[in-house]
Amino acid sequence: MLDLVIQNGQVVTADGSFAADIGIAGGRIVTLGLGLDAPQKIDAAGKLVLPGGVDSHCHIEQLSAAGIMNADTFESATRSAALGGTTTVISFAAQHVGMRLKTVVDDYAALARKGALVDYAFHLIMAEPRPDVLDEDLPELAALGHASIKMFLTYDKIRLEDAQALAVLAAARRHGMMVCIHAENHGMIQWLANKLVERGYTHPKYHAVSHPRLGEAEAIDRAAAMSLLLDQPVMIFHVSTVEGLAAVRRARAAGAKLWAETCTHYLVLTKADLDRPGGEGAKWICSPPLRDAADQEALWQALADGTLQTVSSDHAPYAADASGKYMAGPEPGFKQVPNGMPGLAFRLPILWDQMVNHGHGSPEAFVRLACTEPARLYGLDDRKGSITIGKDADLLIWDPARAVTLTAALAGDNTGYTPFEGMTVKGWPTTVLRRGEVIVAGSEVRASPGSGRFLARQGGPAAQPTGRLAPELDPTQNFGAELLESQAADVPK
Ligand code: DUC
Ligand code: ZN
Ligand code: ZN
Repeated sequence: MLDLVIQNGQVVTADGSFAADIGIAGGRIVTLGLGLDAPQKIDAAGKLVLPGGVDSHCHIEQLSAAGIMNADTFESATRSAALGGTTTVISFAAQHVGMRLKTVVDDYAALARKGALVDYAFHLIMAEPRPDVLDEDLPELAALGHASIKMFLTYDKIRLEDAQALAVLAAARRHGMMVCIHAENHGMIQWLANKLVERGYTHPKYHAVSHPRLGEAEAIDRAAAMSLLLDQPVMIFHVSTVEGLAAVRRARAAGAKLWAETCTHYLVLTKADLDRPGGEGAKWICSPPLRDAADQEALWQALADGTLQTVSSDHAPYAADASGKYMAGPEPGFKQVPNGMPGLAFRLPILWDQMVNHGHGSPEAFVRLACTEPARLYGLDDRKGSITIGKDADLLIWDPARAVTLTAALAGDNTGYTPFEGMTVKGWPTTVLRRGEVIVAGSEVRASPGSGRFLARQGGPAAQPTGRLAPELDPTQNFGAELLESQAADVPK
């Protein structure tokens, strides 16, 4: 017996599109066919039906390494996500030096339980991979359904030295977890930023100069070499440059099991936004920085040819006031501005508009990049990311003809601005369902805070080692197995 049927829509999946009704019971998709009936009906005639968006990289209610709190709570961020059609988020549980990771995760979980309107999981940020964290917290957290780690190769206070990064990769390998990497060369950024500030070049536009393109490529090369040494899959977050893409391709050619994403803002904005009068450009400061039109073209090409697997928002919300972007005053130096921009609400509409209306890809490719691949790579594809029988009924009634001009008010987050202000896109979710329940109808959000659920995961096939180890660690040749299993000695002093 069905609870609900979505009738007369054109269903879009990563593999193809077809006319079908969708039968839903117990919050799941239980049948696809024509002429289905149920007590509750939603008519999707003339519309598309897409899977709910999966945003696999967003910062929510997070304390930054510099001690600055995000403007959004789980409630405001996930309300914003839902309004734009995203029904699953993977945000962060961020360890800082001195903290136990288990406690950190408990704290973020309590916040999400209270506030989240959509379903969620966490990447575990490792700022200090101590023996207690790697050998006690991590196995416990893996058993509780946490399946991915994030580490930073730059940013004071949370960046890891290479030996620490290797310790994290080896620990992730033991637990079948994915390791996501912020890959930029710290020394290059530090040297350039210091030189710029010393000479008075502090306007927001110099932020882009301080994060050199070569620094992204170098760090991806290094991450790939570490991944190859230990045969541990990695995901390179927010690739932004032609040079970074070349490094991703080099890594794969060398045999690395390496995945890569880019973010909405790198596809549609450029560093020209940093060069606005006075302090306005501070609103567009994020890391890696916005780049050039040629990078945008290269990123689109990389999404089309499979170099990049997913598009996330990297939603990192700091308010456009004295509590956030302007905490150092109305014309802050680029080093005084918290890094990051809001983007949860508009990821799907912008990506759709660019792909389907501006020639960058098909509706099916859109679903792959925004829903299906992020679910698969992070071990959520048993429930999320596609319209198939057995999956959660996370569904969007999508009006491909609806044109919308993007505004901060429409985004509904707590930052008070959107970097995409004034952009008009065509294609919008008019109804959003989460596990068979209408959570957004038009502009009305119906889900209650705390109704989102934690998604326990296991590292899926994308996070499993290939079995091809570096010769020094090959257990068939020498004592490699022993080195990989050794836990205490993994942790650099
Ligand atoms: N860069 C990050 O690495 N994280 C949050 C936002 C940003 O700009
Ligand atoms: Zn990052
Ligand atoms: Zn991020």
